[in-house]
Amino acid sequence: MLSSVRMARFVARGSLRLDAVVPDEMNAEALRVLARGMAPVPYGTPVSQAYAQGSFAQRLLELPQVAGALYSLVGGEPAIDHHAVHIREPHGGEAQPLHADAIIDVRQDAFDVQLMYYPQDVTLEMGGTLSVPGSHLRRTNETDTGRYQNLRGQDRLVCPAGTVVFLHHGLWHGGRRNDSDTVRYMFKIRFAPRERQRLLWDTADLHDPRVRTELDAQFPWYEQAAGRLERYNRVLLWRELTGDAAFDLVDPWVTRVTNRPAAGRPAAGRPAAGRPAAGRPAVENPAPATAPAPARSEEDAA
Ligand SMILES: O=C(O)CCC(=O)C(=O)O
Ligand SMILES: [Fe+2]
Repeated sequence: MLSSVRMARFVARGSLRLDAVVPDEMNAEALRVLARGMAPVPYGTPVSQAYAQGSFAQRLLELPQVAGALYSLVGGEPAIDHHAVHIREPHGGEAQPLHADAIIDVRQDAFDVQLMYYPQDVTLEMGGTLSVPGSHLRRTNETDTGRYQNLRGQDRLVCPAGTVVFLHHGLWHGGRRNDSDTVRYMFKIRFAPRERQRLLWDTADLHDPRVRTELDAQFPWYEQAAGRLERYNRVLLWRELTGDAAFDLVDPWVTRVTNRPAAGRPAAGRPAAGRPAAGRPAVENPAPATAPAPARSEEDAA
C-alpha cells in the first residue's frame, strides 16, 4: 500500500514509479510473452476476470508492490479499459507527439491509471516514455499538446528492468524514438476504478506535514499564474480522495471559490429598502454568517 506522502506525490506529479519491482525471471519471460502479443480484453472486464490464473499478466498484477500501489490508486477489482503491447523497433519509427490518453476528461472526483511495465533496462537511446510531471490536471484534448517538443522539467524515462510506472490518465506523455540497436518493449494496462477512490491507501501518515509539501510542489514548466491553478486543482483532488472538504493549501484559497450562498440573504446587514414588506414571509433559508475576512491569501500576496 502507498503511504499518504506517496499518494500526495502522485496527486502532485501524476505518476508513481516503482523501480525494478518485477524479478529477473519474469522479465525474461515477458520478452517472449510480449513478442507473441496479448489477446485483447473487452472494455470494462473486472481485473480478476481479465487474465487467466497463472498467466504472465495475472502474476505481474499480484506482485505485492504492484498490487499495493494499484489498490491504493483505484481500489479493489478495477475494470480493464484496454491493454496494449508497445514495441519500438531499433532505429525505427518516430517520437510520438506529446498526448494524454484521453479526450477531454474533466472528472474531478475519479481518475483512471495506466500501468506501464518495462521488462528491460531502458536507456536514453531506447526512447523510454517521456512524461511531463504535474501536467495531468491541465485538461487537454488528447494530442493538443503535440505541438510542444520539449518542456522544462520533462522526464525521459531511463529505468532498470522490471520497472512499473503508474500514470494518471491525464498525464502528458509520449513514446520516444528508439535510436538504439535493441527492440524496446512496454506493456500498458489502463484501469478504471469501480469503487470510490477515497482513503484506499495506508493513511497512518495522513497528517504528516510532508503531505502538504508534496501537494504544493512546483514544476519548472509552470507559468506563474497557471501553475497556481495546478496546485489549486490538486487541492480539489485531495479533498475528493480524503473526504476532507475543508482541506486547503493556502487558506482561504479553494475555500473561497467553493462559496455558494444558499437561496435568501443573511437577515443582518440587509439594507432597509430591500426588506420584504410586512406580511411577506421572511427569508426562507438564512445563510450562515460568513467567515471573517482573511488576513492574507496567496493571490493577495502575489
Ligand atoms: O511507447 C511508449 O512509451 C508510450 C506509448 C503510449 O503513449 C501509451 O501506451 O499510451
Ligand atoms: Fe499514450
